[in-house]
Amino acid sequence: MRVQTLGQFIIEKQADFPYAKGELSRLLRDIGIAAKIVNREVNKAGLVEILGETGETNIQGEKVKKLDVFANEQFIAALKAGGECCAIASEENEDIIPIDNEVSANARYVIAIDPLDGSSNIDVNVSVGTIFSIYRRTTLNGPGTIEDFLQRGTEQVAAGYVIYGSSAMLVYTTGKGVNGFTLDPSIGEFCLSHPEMKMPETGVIYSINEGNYLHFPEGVKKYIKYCQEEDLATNRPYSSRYIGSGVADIHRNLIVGGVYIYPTTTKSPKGKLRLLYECNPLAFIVEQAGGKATDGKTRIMDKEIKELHQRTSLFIGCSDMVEKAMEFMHLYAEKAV
Ligand code: AHM
Ligand code: MG
Repeated sequence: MRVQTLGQFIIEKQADFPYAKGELSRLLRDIGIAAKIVNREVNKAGLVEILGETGETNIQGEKVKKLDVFANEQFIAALKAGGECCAIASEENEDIIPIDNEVSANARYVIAIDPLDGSSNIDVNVSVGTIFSIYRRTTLNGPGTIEDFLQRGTEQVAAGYVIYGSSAMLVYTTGKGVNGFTLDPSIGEFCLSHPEMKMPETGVIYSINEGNYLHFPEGVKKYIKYCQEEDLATNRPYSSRYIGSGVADIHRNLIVGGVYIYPTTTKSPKGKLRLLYECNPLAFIVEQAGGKATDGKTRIMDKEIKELHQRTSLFIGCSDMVEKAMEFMHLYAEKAV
């Protein structure tokens, strides 16, 4: 079989967009380059003084790990140098980073990134990831503004993630299906390994931080009990698998089938995950693979976004499983009234 690199694949797919001038392709290429650099550092993280916390907290009030900072810097540097986006929004930065240089100021795209998702797993050799989401700017020219980012998830032009796991993989969509590329370290290239990824309609895995059980909405508690019940016809009880790196949990569920839930809790009444950096891009990929993503009521990609770091609850995975969880949410919301 012919090996197809990410670069070759992107160029071939450009033909699907008749008015494309290659900017989106170059943007994806820049992401691939930064991902390889971050992967290199993640791989040698145990060997150098890069593990551990910087001592600072990010704007979410969480401790910043050194690799988070490194990944953030790498992606920002690669995207700035590439010249194909006019602003970057990063989960690690409070405000957007407008790009004000001659090459980029009139670029047509903006990009939102979570440079290192699952940061609590960095020090313990467990998979982490990068999530990205690309929008066409809504402002006309000059450096991008916050307005360019406040678009619904349905407006995404492309989205993807990189998983730094037992191998590194880049998975992305431009709205025409999902394709996955595995990094071949011997040639330093992402190679097409998972063409046209499709999620099973249903699965037997549920992923949720059950430590927060007491604080979950009633519908989620009842759905968890449903997952644990014995029923031959639906292969229950399901298996519980929770890595704590959203990218890794959702990647596994995408391949073998499952549902990932991060609901609202009494501690985080709006949910924990961010709509712009995490939920919209993951929703775009999962929907393109045949799955579903909602906040328990509304489709994630239809949600209005009012601020960069907006949080939401997330139910994402196989369509049958997400629908079942929503049935419980609906039923117990009604009962509560
Ligand atoms: P992060 O981007 O700060 O690493 O947080 C996002 C992560 C998800 O990837 C993961 O599924 C979840 O938060 C884990 O949260 P918790 O430790 O509350 O279960
Ligand atoms: Mg994250």
